[in-house]
Amino acid sequence: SLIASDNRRVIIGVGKTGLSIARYFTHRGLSFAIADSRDAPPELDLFVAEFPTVTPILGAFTEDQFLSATELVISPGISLAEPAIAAAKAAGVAISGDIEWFCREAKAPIVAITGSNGKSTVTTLVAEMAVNAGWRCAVGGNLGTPALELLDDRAELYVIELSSFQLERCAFVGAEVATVLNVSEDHLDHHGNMIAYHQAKHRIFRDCKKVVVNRDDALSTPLVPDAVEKWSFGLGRSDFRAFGLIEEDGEQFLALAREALLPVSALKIAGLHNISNALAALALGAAAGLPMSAMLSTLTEFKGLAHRCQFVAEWQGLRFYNDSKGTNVGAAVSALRGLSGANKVVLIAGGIGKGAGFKPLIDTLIEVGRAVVLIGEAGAAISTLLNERLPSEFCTDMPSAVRAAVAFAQAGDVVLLSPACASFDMFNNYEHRGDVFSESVLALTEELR
Ligand code: UMA
Ligand code: ADP
Repeated sequence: SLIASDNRRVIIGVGKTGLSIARYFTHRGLSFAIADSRDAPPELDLFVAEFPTVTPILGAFTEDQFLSATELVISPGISLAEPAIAAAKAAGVAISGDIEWFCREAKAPIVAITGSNGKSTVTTLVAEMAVNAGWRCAVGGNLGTPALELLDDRAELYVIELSSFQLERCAFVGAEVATVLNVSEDHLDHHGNMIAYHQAKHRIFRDCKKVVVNRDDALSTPLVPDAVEKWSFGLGRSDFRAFGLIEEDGEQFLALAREALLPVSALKIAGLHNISNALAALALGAAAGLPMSAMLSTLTEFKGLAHRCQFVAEWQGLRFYNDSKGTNVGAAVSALRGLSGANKVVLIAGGIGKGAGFKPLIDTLIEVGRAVVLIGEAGAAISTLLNERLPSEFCTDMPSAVRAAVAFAQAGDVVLLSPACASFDMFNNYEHRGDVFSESVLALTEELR
């Protein structure tokens, strides 16, 4: 075995997360070994510079490699089904991840947020609400800064976005408020089936004090004792501890119980899914004890995050939107519905399908789509399922996809990149894909001017 006797706690992964765990263990005076299945993991240089006495174990894992370890602290990008890890687990080696260590260490209350879609938007909203209320708030997790790097004795609130990968290897959370915003198909290539994915997400409720439930999605409802305080959100009527919508004088309002709080028209983020996100943020903030005035003013200021239904340009009656973060079918469907309104949409979609079923996307496209331009690995599968019920074209790069989309579009249409897929077959990440889309739009409209 490669594990020395005094180094039986092994960090797996030399990425952002692995580095944050190594720093935390060092700070706590805990020894560790570190391994990565790649020969040249992304943070290797940084790691070697910071930890010159620890030699990372690099290259493909072997089946018996971790059997003599006492604990594996595993980065989210590594599957627990990896044979070397499954073998260690079966032999009784403890499994954890950065989130469990973070949750055990954090002194301030944690707002923990997961779900298939809307996580980053809601996480950012709750954190901005806290900041506007004057709280010292740390925000991160799957969104940006690894959780362990947020630890700060002066923090008054942690707002943490969690992925199903992070939760799957986390036995304790202990959040002040926890939510599963919604559950639709994603990451099935990793989790194998919807039940495993759902179970991973619902680990977020372990040992929590309060929960926030989405009344419009039964899969968000946790199995927790009656004593756990329950708040909710949904697009129906509001009630006690239940944020919703009410109509007054012909205008729709975000509401709590019988009180109209804010007209929907005051939100700067568009689409029904974003009304739902705003209500979710209110429910999480209220459960955490944030003052209503700060929460409402945040909602009137928030312009949305880049790559999420982001407006790019208007040209000859066409409006272009970058929704590159629409990386699963549920996200692309809500973007299509949210942006179509009275208009038709030319959609650019495709990439790595992650084992998803594309039928809901096709059904929505047939309702609101003008045409679809397909890219990447999943392009052919989507095209087969579409079966010529809508005009479509396959393109091998983004500039030609944008060109094809413009050729399909008619005045008043929306041209939308919401790929319903991961980006790694053609791009470095979703940000890169979104940037190339926006650049292609601006270049083409410039050229045709
Ligand atoms: N990898 C190996 N061998 C190893 C370790 C990793 O091949 O031994 C590969 C994995 O296949 C993976 C990549 O390296 O594709 C990155 O894995 P990692 O666990 O080292 O990733 P980090 O750099 O630590 O980033 C992770 C999250 N990444 C993943 O879950 C894949 C980041 O979420 C997160 O921001 C970061 O921790 C800080 O918490 C990114 C993400 O795409 C944004 N998340 C998915 C999503 O949002 O859909 C879940
Ligand atoms: P996540 O962090 O879960 O990926 P984001 O807030 O980054 O979520 O949004 C990603 C995409 O998911 C958006 O661009 C939009 O297409 C879609 N989306 C956002 N909120 C919702 C929601 N509440 N329900 C369904 N889809 C959503």
